[in-house]
Amino acid sequence: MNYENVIVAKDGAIAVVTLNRPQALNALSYGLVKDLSLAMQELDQDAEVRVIVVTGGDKVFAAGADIKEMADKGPFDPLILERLAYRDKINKISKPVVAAVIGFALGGGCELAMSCDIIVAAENARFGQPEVNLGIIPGSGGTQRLTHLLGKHRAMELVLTGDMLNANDAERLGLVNRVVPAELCLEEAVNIARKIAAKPQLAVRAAKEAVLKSANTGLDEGLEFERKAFYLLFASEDRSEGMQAFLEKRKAEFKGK
Ligand code: DAK
Repeated sequence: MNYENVIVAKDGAIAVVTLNRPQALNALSYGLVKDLSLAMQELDQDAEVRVIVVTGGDKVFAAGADIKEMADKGPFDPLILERLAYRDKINKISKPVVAAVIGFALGGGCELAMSCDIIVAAENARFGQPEVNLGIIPGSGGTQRLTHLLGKHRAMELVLTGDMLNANDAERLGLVNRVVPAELCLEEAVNIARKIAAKPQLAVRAAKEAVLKSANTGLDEGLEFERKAFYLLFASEDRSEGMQAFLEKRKAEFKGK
């Protein structure tokens, strides 16, 4: 797995993808979005990998789309349209994705973190949607995801002022799962990933899908989806093994079947 703009490191069931344009604060150029998308799609298909961790390294998560690259583009420039297609694929990754956010997560960077399933933030993390300062608005889900996560008024303030949230406020408002010292951020994300990787994977996949469903459907439809997924899992070998192991007071051995 060789990509110019991301580094992929696999360790058993965990893959860590590191954005790698530190000189531009990991600004999300077309090339970076494309590499990230292709790497994550490849990992999603990799039977060995169960959980993906996304990080920007030890200084910055991502300072948003690459403004230098975007400045002279029109709305129908292939670079903008193709970027959108690659970006959409990141939202469709079926395996759990944990973000380890150190430093700035702004604009597209904040949106990338929000499209992950769990966010571990370093004490120095800063989240924001400063697009309004450039005469645009968030374009990869920021107005929608922030509103779902924080409620209308808080989302509105962030999107209209472009102000940043610090890590503690982000945790208090429910934007991130937890805040840890920067030097422990990736380790904590990997620990969470390992915990998930040890669970029966059919249940993990169904659980992710069901939780995501809640953002896109009404309650009745969401409950129906949950019920069907629940029944389906009753037919799995891992379900029998999980329950039998509990009854026999032993550790379950899951096979992903
Ligand atoms: N793009 C390009 N270069 C960037 C950059 C960015 N977003 N952010 C930083 N850099 C570059 C700087 O230009 C500088 O490069 P040199 O001048 O040294 O060559 C280098 O990174 C270091 O940055 P600073 O010198 O500015 O560092 P500071 O620590 O002083 O400030 C900062 C850090 C993060 C506060 C500041 O750099 C900053 O405000 N950056 C811009 C943040 C921003 O506005 N982000 C939102 C971008 S708009 C789309 C969907 C969504 C989007 C696009 C398309 N489609 C549907 C197609 C998303 C849009 C956005 O994210």
